Amino acid sequence: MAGVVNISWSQEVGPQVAYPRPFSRPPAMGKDYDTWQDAKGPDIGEARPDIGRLPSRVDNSDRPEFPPIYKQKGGACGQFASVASIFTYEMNVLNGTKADSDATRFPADFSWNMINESKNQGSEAYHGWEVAKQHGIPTVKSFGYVHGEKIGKWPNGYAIWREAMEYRVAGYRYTPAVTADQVHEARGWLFDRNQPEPGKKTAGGLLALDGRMGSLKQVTRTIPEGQYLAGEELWVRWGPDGFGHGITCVGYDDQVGFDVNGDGIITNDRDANGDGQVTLADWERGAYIVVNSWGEKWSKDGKIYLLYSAMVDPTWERGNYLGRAEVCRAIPRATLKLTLSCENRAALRVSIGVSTDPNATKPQYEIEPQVLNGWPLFGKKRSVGEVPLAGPDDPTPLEMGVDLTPLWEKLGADAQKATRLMVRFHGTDALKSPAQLHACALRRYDASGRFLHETPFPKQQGTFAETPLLIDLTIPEGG
Ligand SMILES: [Ca+2]
Ligand SMILES: [Ca+2]
Repeated sequence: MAGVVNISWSQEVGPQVAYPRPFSRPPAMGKDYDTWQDAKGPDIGEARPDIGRLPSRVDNSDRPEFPPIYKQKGGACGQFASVASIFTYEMNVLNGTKADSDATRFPADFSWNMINESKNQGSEAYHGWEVAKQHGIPTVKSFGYVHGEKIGKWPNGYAIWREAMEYRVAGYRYTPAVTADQVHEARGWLFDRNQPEPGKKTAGGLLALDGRMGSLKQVTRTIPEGQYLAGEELWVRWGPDGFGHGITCVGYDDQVGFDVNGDGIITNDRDANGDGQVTLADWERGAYIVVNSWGEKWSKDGKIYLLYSAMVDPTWERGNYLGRAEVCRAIPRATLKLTLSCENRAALRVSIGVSTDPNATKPQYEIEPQVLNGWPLFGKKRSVGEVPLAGPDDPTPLEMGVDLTPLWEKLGADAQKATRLMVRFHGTDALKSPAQLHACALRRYDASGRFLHETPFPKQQGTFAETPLLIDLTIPEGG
């Protein structure tokens, strides 16, 4: 089995970042948006550690940080891969915990219901990672479930929204995996994140895949008797047709293979596809290990092998790329706790500002939280849905929270001065009946996240539509 994969970096196109449209980052952020800018880990291609260190097999789904293999309904696959699986795993690795209870697992539906227009439709991995960057993700314990309640439902209760703010994504990356060097980089990420430390065992990372699932029978093979991993199933390429599907790459196996071209031997050094050159596309040995959110009984154990070469598919561009995320913890220092009812949450517009001038009519600094502005980040097609704030057919006032820490960071040293906090609520012309603010308060936390105090706004009730509702709160010096 020696020489199964090349064991040195070659001169071909190596590890690189890529932003193929439209599935790898929000267009609203512009072409200069670096999705990794707030991450701490080395960027793709910065390090090229010795490939010889890589074992022939890694399966991170065996690790205690990996959650159960889920069974999705409907179009939530993108969030099962990016949040319920990858975010959960990464957060447990970061925290040194196990994904063995609802307190250490994260749901598919919190992020899904931020961006699915309250419809049963698919989503991208980056949607979930951006929700985690912008707001955060609550645990299953506080959210209440992984998946499956009413589509478009938002959680009611400040504590859920507040908890979410602690669990964030720092950055995410998409990379192609269509050359041997790119496969090596991906293997390194799966093994030790390409950050080997002498004498230390670093947990590997996971990768998001976007497969095509039509006519799967045509591309699924069972490894014959007498061969390595006989009886296991393997995809030799993406489905020739059909829809995209978010799945999770949990590891790799360099030994597993299949005689794709039927010449009687399994090779990586012959022109197996007959295009006149030997490239990654010809490899018949070496595969990713993929977890599919179609239940733990699908393909025997919920997992399948995917040949490295399967991802070199000019007919399915999405299938050429791998996504990864770096997670982080955050301690909110200031939040807005509010209870609102609104018949069309897509029409809601809320801006929150601060000024150290007690007589100011305009804020010095202002934020417009995505969640209270219809998630403009994702554009019109990826909205929160033209439904009541709490969810479809649910006019109940929703108690929620938004993180004001970015505002306090903008104030910097001025945060110790007396400050006016100004909130402006209004609706676009799509709001057909006035929305109502029922309660609004500022909550403060110390640097360790301990709750300090809650200060209600003097005026915390009112209605608004196209005519805005303005409320403000004076925070005394040192407050
Ligand atoms: Ca062959
Ligand atoms: Ca070839």
